[in-house]
Amino acid sequence: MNNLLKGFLISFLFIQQPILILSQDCLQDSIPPVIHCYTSTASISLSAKLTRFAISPKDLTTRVQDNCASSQDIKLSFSEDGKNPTLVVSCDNLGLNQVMIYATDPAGNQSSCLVSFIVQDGDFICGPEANFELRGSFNYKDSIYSSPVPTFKISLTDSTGNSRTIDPIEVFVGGLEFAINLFDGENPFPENSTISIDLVIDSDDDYDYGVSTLDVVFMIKHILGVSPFTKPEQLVAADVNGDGNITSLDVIEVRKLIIGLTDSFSIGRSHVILPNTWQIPANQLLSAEHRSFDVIKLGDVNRF
Ligand SMILES: [Ca+2]
Ligand SMILES: [Ca+2]
Ligand SMILES: [Ca+2]
Repeated sequence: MNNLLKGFLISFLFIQQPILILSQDCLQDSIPPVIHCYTSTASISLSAKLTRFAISPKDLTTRVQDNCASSQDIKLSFSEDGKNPTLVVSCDNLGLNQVMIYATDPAGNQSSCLVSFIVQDGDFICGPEANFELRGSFNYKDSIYSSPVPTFKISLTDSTGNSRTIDPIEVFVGGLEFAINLFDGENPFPENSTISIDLVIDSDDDYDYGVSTLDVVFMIKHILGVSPFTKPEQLVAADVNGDGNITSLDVIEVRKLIIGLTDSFSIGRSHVILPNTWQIPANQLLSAEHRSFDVIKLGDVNRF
């Protein structure tokens, strides 16, 4: 055998050997495919032009591979039996969806992954029954109230001027839960507008709740720099006229309230809600969206 032929045979064996081993494994393949679903939550927006459409598992997976089969030969399905290669998305699927995606190789080995996606009603095509509801909760900072909690109304105004007042759905000592159906049977908001909602607790009766001479002392010490406030809640609670600063004007208002010369603060509310706006692009409204807000009682600075 000449050297050229030897070299050819050696390189032939080197190249062929791994393939031979691989194909022997694949005669009795027992290893399932590897499937990776998207880990982030994808958004799918329905529109007037696309009221329903089919998504495939490929739309929701990043990678599928197998030890033997090429990716085209791996069967992807939304069901274990492989019979649902597509999923039709429509108004019935609004909100958060979670589905399993199954990958099956030609030998029948199977693996799966769970994927989440959100279906949105981009053009408000789903009608009144879409029932877009905002849910939120107010948490009283540092338990302002002991039971029973005063009655609150919550007023929400959007940027188009629509305003409504709602009752909380559940009141508890630490806060209250509320829910509002924004659409109320018909979508009042212009397409793709940004809705800005102000939340105001309307409770006239309890301006003086938790307010005493001790709070005045705390405020004066802060203003003089003797003992400045250390907590952001104190800075909010002390600004009873709502001008963004804590000055002698705030002290005067609290004093007047304590001795009964006035029964309210000039800011016009007894509480501050943080954050006090809720920016919601109309095309991203989700059913049962939940936000949490902090309620700070004005004038009660020594609580914190
Ligand atoms: Ca396999
Ligand atoms: Ca002020
Ligand atoms: Ca107090």
